[in-house]
Amino acid sequence: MTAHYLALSGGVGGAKLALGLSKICSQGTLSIVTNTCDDFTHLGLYIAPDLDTVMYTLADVVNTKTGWGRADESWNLMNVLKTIGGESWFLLGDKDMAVHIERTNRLNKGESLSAVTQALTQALNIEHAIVPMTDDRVQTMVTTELGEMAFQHYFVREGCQPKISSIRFDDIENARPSPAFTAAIADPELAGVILCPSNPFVSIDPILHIPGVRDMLNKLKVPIVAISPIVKGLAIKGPAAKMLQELGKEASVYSIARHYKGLINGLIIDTEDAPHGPTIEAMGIRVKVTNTIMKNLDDRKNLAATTLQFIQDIQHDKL
Ligand code: FO1
Repeated sequence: MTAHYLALSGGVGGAKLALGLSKICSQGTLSIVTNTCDDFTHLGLYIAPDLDTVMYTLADVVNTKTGWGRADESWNLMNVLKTIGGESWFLLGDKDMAVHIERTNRLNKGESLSAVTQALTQALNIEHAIVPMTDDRVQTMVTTELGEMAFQHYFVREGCQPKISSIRFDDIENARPSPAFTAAIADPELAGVILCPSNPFVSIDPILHIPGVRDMLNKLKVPIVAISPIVKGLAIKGPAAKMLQELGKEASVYSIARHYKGLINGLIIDTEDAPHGPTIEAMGIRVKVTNTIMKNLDDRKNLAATTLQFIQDIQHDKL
């Protein structure tokens, strides 16, 4: 039996670990299920930022400065759109636009998001399965001091500035996990589940909130491990720390452990947070301390290897 792994990911932070995993897992042994609650319709097009970030990262065409969008991008469309008074707060490069147009066109013809994603990843020669969490339309809505708004409006248009008081996932109660997601959980060769170092509230929670997903994960006999996206009270990327504070929680690895308690068997924390280890272990969660800041490909591969070893260690101790 070959060990298969299932990774749950959001955008930029998760994609870095997903890349590391993709480099050390052989073809066909890794499924990366990606959040689609950040998706939105913009300029009449269906935009799926987290799927595209993971896809571009694994295809090695991502803009490494931003972590999203494509490398060697041109901005002709955006520039012209601005001059004719179009909405230009969400930056869509010319190459990136081709993907949004093709995806929207296929969706409008009745293809599922799973089928479109499979076609796009195949065209980009990606060896591993990148899978949308659901084929149903769902959307993260953020309640802020300026009112409720869709995630990308909060994140990009408002630059995460307005104070938030709550988050909800619109229509999640009617969503079903995508067929490949269900199959990955039911895979008899599944050896472990990895919650990538993505924002727990807006990237991983939507995946866990799809009806039935948490129950299916809880029934698994294989380890579920998370990698903390918070190091020394700060988010490695994005607004996770600010969100934690505004939602009345402490920005620390301890909050991440509490958030995932009851689901995960292990939590990987950064060396800087080693002193929190015993408190987290006292909660019944195994802790692995290592470097979690992924600056280059070696860091990504090392963290991926440590994660898979941690899964094996937990499984071994369970037997
Ligand atoms: N993030 C920004 O901060 N500004 C942008 O203009 C922007 C455009 C964009 C276009 C396509 C895409 O796939 C991602 C894009 N992102 C942008 C990133 C995106 O908002 C975030 O990565 C995620 O939604 C958060 O996980």
